[in-house]
Amino acid sequence: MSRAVLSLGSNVGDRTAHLQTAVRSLGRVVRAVSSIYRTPPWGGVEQQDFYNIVVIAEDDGADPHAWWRRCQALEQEAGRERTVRWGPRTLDADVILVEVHGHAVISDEPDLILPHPRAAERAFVLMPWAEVDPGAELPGGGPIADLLDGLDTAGITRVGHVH
Ligand code: PH2
Ligand code: MG
Ligand code: MG
Repeated sequence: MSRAVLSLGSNVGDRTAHLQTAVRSLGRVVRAVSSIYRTPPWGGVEQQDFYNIVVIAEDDGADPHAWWRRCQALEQEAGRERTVRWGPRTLDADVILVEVHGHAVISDEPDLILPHPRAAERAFVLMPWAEVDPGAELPGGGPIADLLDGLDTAGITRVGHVH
């Protein structure tokens, strides 16, 4: 049994539709979906604001890579092209945290570093995550509510929901 925290973002085309399609594709593993947040681009590339959500999902497996493969499939479905690092994209689906049988997976494999190494610096991840799991902790980083207190969230607004 494993539980994953996934961060989804889009800033090209119909951002809401891309998030919507991804959540539908995830299907029955979905346990919670945050509101959609409009977030200023993080990472120094000038580009359109992102729409971001966090999804909590569960399955019966115990392989963290299964979550990575699901995320890759979602990006492919959205016609994702890999060009600029931290640049514009129809869909980015990142695995933030995986718990197997209640224990956080710590991994430094290049394809799947867990927990996500930059989650603690990203209000666009922590804010939607805190909405669906306010008591969550980032292993090595502490309570996400405390991490969020140290970040600039002024430019972030809730714009709607995935239906
Ligand atoms: N994703 C990035 C780079 N920058 N900024 C925001 N606000 N939201 C994102 O999802 C995002 C980003 C690359 O994955
Ligand atoms: Mg990303
Ligand atoms: Mg990514």
